[in-house]
Formats: sequence, C-alpha cells, structure tokens
Amino acid sequence: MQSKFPAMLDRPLILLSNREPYEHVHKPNGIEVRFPAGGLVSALDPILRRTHGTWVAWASGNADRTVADDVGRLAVPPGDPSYTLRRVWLSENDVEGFYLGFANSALWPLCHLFVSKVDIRRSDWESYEHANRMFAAAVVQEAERVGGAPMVWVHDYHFALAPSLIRPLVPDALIHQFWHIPFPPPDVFGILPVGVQNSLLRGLLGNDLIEFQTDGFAWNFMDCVARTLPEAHVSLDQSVIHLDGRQTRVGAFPISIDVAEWQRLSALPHTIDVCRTLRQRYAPRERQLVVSVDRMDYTKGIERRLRALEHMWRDTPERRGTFTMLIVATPSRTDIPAYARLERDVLEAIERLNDEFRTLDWTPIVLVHENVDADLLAAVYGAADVCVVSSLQDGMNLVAKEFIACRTDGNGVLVLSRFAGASDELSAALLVNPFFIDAFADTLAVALDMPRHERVERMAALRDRVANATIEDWLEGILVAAEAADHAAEGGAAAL
Ligand code: ADQ
Repeated sequence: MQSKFPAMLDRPLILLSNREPYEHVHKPNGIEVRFPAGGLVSALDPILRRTHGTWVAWASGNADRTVADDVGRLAVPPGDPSYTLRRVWLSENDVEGFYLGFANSALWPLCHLFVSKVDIRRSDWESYEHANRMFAAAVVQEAERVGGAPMVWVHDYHFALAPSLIRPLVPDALIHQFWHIPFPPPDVFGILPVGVQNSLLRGLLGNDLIEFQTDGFAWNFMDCVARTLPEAHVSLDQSVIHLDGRQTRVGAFPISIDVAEWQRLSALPHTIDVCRTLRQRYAPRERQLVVSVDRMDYTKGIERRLRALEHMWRDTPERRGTFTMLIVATPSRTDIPAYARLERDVLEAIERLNDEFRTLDWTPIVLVHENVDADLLAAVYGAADVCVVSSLQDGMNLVAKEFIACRTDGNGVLVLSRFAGASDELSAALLVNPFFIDAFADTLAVALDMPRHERVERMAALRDRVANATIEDWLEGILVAAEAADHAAEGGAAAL
C-alpha cells in the first residue's frame, strides 16, 4: 500500500464524513476523548496521520467546542497531533432535518429498499441542502488554508450534494466519494420527488470518481442517471458518465477490515479468557453457541432471525437446548421512531421466546444491548460455533469479515445473507435468504450440524479471501483508481 501513497498524496488530503474521528465529551472528572468504534475511522485515521491531512466532520461531542479554536479546528490525535480535525457545528434543527430527517429517514430506507419507511419532508430536504452547503464551505475553507490542488474524499449518503458545491470553488481539486450503503434501482430511486432526484445525481456527478461496494450498486447508479438525466451520457461498459463537459468514473471497491488488528485482538490473553467464560456460561458440554453482532437497525434482519429461531424451536423441539443464541446489538438512531419501535419489538420478541422455550438450565436467547469494546467483540466471534448475518439489505457488512478474521483456529460457520454486499466475495459462507423463514431455519440447522472437516474447509476459503482483500487493499485500490481518474480528467473529456 505504502508505495501507492506518495504519488496520489502529492495532493493534500481533505476528508469529509459525517462522523468525526475524535469526539470530546464532558465527564464528572473533566473532558474525555472518545474514539468512535467501527472500521471506518480506524482505517482512515492512519492515512490522515501519515499524510498530515485534514478531516472535516460534524462536531457531535458536547465538549467539542471547548477544545477547538474559533473556526472549529484542532490538532489530532490528542497527545500526538499529526493532522487537523475541522469541526462543523450543526444546530438542533440541522440535526433533526438533515441527519435524523432526510439522511436517515428518507435516503437510508430508500437505498435499503425499505420503501414503506421512506419519509420525505420538504423541510428535511432543505436542511439536507443547507447542511451540505455548510460542510462544502468548510471543505473549501480548508482547501484555501492548505493551498495546492487537494484530493477531497467525501464519505457516504449524508453528502450527495457536496461534490458539485465544492467543485467550482476548488477547480483544481480531485474529488471522489465512497458510498457505503446500497444504491437503489431506478424504480425505487424514482420515489423521490423529481427535483430531489436531479439534485442528488447532479450533486454526485460533481465527483471525478464514485466508489460503490459492489458492481450491482454501481450499475444501479448508472441506471438511475441514464433514466433521470437524459442530458448525461452513460457508458455502461466503461463505467464512465459524461455530463456538462466533465466525466465521472464509477466502480466497485468492496470495503474490508484491518485483518491484522482483529487477529491481534483475538490472540490477547484477556480475549481468550473472555472467550472461555462465554463458552462456559452459554455453551457448556455439547451445547453450541450461535452469535450475531449488529447495530439495532431494521436493515439487519434481527426480527427475521428471531422468527427463524422460533420456527426451528417450534417445529423441531429436539433442537431446544442444543444451542444458545447470543445477540450483541448496539442501540442506534433511537431518536427516529422506526428505530425506537424496532428496539421495543425486538426486546418483546426475545422476552416472549425466552418465556416460551426456556428450561431450568437453558436461556435460549441472550441479548447484550450495548456498544462493546472491540476486544470483547473478538471474544464473542472466537467463542461462536456459528455467526449469523441476516441483513435484508446491506452495503457490505463488516461483521462477517471480522468474524472470519478472528477465527485463527480455522473453525466456525458463517451464515450470511445473500443481500449483504459481502456475499459477493464470501461465497464459501452458508448463504441464506432471510425473507424465507423456513429455509433460514433449515440453513441454521445445516450450520449447527456441519461436520468438522466441512467447517474447516469453508473457513479456510473464507480466511483466504479476507486475508487477500484487507482494508489496506481497499485503500490502495481506491487511490490507484482516483489517480487514473485524475489523469483521465487531465486529458479532458476526450474519451467521449
Ligand atoms: P453498518 O451498517 O454500521 O455500516 P457494518 O458493516 O456491519 O454495518 O459495521 C458495523 C461496525 O460496528 C462493525 O465494525 C462492528 O464491529 C461494529 N459493531 C456492531 N455492533 C457493535 C456493538 N454492539 N458494539 C460495538 N461495535 C459494534 C455501514 C454499511 C455497511 C458497510 C459499512 C462500511 O451499512 O454495509 O459495511 O458501513 O462501509
């Protein structure tokens, strides 16, 4: 990876994402720094450190203002500063309309094909436009501060408008964007008001390159452009779109994880101890342990998973007591009614199933309803006989890859929804359709009964795949493609 850095990063790097890499919060003993969990920040923080770049993000911590300068800048990482964090303040109204509203109550369900959950409000859209203008203005200011021709890397669906707002003000910038979630097909995208569809697509086409998780999402995007913007020229075979004398490349760059770090975590003595405790507590003697790890989100198929378990325990009573289901689900977006409802429904369903099936020495489902540290997650992955990922739609799903990375023992079965982007790569998993409850239950049974030699064979194939497509490979692939897009742009739109 390192060999690719110098060329691309001749340009100063400015990264834009909604979440910030360091958050400051007031605590009784003073101000505390939080490093948000999750693959993205830990993947991108090292590249910012190495290049002394700038990260522009929403100031989400209640002590963020206290430690930043008047403009919202501070040097990070705390204690060992090597790059600039530029914080952008959002009012309560902005958070409500932009973040909870248009981004997470319209775009998120739309992109995950949850059409009935899509809520479109004019005021939310106006907030989304306003927030995109604010973040774009911050990027422009940072570009002026650092000088030169920057590489601006935008992240995710919160900022579909930002690229075309930044472009005219920083004409020499190379701008590209990673879209972490699925991109819907035209019929679903078409649910948005026509003006909104146009703005979103034109906004995104301010990029030189747009990175999707899979080919399917990239094709959906090109299809949407072809149907919505007749003035654009879409070259499907070359994955290039021309509009207004500019070109945007489109491609698939499946995100991954820091494999070495997960392996390190899984080998820590503390992790091994916790792993042993989990097995003693939930999987004594012949009993097996099935685990799942997700944000509490309706896209993750948690309710379907519970229905499959209910189906299995009702139809095959001899399966009762043979395994414990450990669900680690971190609360998420609880200010949005659909999420609050989901949380209530899942808690109720678990209580109901436990009441119906529990025995003196067996609690069928154990719920850990909190954010847990990565070393504890590594212990959960390591303790499992089976890990279930049942997303109804998912851009990629990092949990599937984390489980595989932690299985240095070469054992463990992955049951993976074929609607998670990860299923494109992880075909050695047991693929499942979580909408088809009987088949889902059957697949769980196959996973539980799988002979050791087959588990080992499948896990070896999965580990091989993940070891050869790490987060570093992902970064390298994107930087190489961005460089190619840069050269293509220098050559103008001559390809057309
Ligand atoms: P998410 O929808 O958040 O990400 P996922 O890819 O599974 O989904 O990543 C979740 C991350 O949070 C994982 O790193 C996991 O370890 C962590 N996590 C989950 N539950 C946790 C818990 N209880 N405690 C602590 N950590 C927990 C979005 C897209 C995905 C895409 C990623 C990255 O929706 O499809 O894979 O971005 O692009």
